[in-house]
Amino acid sequence: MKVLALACLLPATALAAPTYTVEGELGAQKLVVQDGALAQRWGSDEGLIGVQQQADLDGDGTPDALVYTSCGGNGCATDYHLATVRGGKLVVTPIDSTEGEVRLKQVEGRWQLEVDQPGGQKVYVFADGKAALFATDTKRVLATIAEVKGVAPYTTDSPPRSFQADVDLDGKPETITCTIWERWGSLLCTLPTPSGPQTLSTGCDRFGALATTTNGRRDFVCNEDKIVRFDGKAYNEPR
Ligand SMILES: [Ca+2]
Ligand SMILES: [Ca+2]
Repeated sequence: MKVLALACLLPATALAAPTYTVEGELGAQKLVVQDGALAQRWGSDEGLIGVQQQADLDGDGTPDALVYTSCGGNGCATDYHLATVRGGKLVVTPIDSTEGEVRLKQVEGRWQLEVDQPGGQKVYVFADGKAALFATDTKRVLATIAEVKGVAPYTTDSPPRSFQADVDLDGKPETITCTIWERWGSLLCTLPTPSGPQTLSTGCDRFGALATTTNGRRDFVCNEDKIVRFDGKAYNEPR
């Protein structure tokens, strides 16, 4: 029992507890890590440096810090780094860069970092003084074989946009033409059907041909993942 009690006490007494602070003026700031009597500094060329959070992120018993650097102005991304002390030496490694939000949170006792990006969210976990990408949660975007995109600048003067795909699967491509419907800011696309051209008000700003087919005709996609299928007579609304 005595040995066990001693073993439990050891980490607290044997391991130093580095603290992470920032010193200096904007443009010349340094991260300062005070580890016992030893102070180590790390600086970037960027204008701003800060400690977002100090915690034992990798669970090895000593405090680490999530550090950010930024040019300090509007529209510049913030770079995130993991600062840790390994073998008495300060080690700072880059994690990710984003203009979006970044959150540290604990899940089942382990720290993870959520990074919001324009295309979705990334999740990092920490181990051995490093951050590792754990998951990406990006929006589902169906891949097309050909597509048209974009309704800006929302004018009827914009020329029609067209692309080619073999709609009836006879081995020869047909041309699908989309015009911009100014009132709704969406694409108005004309698809060939057995009974003649069908004009579909798509409500989309991306329209393209998929590799898949339904009832003997090509499938199409609207925006990221809404599918337009042929029901045997006509194409349905995007859904
Ligand atoms: Ca740690
Ligand atoms: Ca064809």
